[in-house]
Amino acid sequence: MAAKQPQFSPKQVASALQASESSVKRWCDQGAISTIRTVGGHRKITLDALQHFLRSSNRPLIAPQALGLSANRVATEGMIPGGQDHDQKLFRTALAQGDEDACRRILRMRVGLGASRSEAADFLITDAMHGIGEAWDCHRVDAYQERRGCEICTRLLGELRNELPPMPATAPVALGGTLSGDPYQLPTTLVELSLRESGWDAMNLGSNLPAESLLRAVSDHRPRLVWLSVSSIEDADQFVRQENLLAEKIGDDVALLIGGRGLTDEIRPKLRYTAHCDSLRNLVDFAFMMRMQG
Ligand code: B12
Repeated sequence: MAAKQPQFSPKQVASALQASESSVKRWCDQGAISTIRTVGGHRKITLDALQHFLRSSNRPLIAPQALGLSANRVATEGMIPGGQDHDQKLFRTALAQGDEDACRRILRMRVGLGASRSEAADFLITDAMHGIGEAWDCHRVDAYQERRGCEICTRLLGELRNELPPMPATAPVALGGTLSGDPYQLPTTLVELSLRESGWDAMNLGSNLPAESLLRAVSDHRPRLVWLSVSSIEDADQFVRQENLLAEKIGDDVALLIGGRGLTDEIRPKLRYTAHCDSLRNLVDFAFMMRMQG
């Protein structure tokens, strides 16, 4: 049997939204908040109806305690925007609530049903982190939920990576990360997982790396492919200088692949690279072609 939904009076909802009770009653009567009536004729608002209203009106819930619920519960149940797939919804809610075991179960189930590890991770983690970012932007989740989500995803990606068989000594080497000023860790970790699953001995060097250090890694490990994940650019001129230096020094026989949401149409023409990939799928196809060419 389905659990009974919590129900609230217009007065409680008004306090939680910090709006007047008469406004809430008006929204109920206009149909903006779907309402049920008690036998005595009083308006009652379910948690589902309230969440639907918050999403459609883009209003924040300023005082969830007025509903007698934890901010966590109200903020996460159905409040993280994203893909319509059932697993995506479950995963992002669990992630926002910090339920690591549930996240692991959903991820494992998709892998068990035949998705590659990186596809399953991209499908669930990217969707969830984008949703948490949007919810954070609208004050529907707190910064700690975003940080905790990141930590959980990093651990899950580490587990997926560790399950892969060891790379044969003949596997081509790839390495990459993010340049100075870019703190984003998950995209570059996902790139590493995708490449390892595609038969590359891929090494994620992490985030915030000076170009000189990346170049030292190139000279130490002799990769055939270097990737740059670009989510955030602190200082555009400095970034372009660092990227150009990298492109110049890695050598003509090393492919430089770039990707990430920080690569705007304005910045891209100033960069030097072999290919710009707009998705992990795109990267895997390119990396496959490179391996085929020997
Ligand atoms: C986690 C997070 C952070 C964390 C990151 C922690 C960490 N250790 O990684 C921290 C706390 C550092 C942070 C800080 C900030 N953040 Co932030 N953050 C996020 C969040 C929620 C998730 C990022 C993430 O991991 N996404 C998951 C990855 C997997 O998705 P992805 O980046 O899209 O990557 C995919 C593709 O781009 C591609 N890809 C990426 N790289 C590459 C490389 C190659 C080679 C290829 C092929 C593909 C590829 O593949 C990936 C998988 O599909 C995003 C929301 C979002 N939309 O992503 C906000 C978000 C990016 N942050 C935002 C903001 C505003 C900030 C801050 C300014 C907040 C503040 N006031 O301090 C700072 C700025 C920091 C900085 N220097 O840039 C905004 C940016 C808005 C904008 N217009 O740019 C966002 C969009 C949230 C929002 N909706 O407002 N953030």
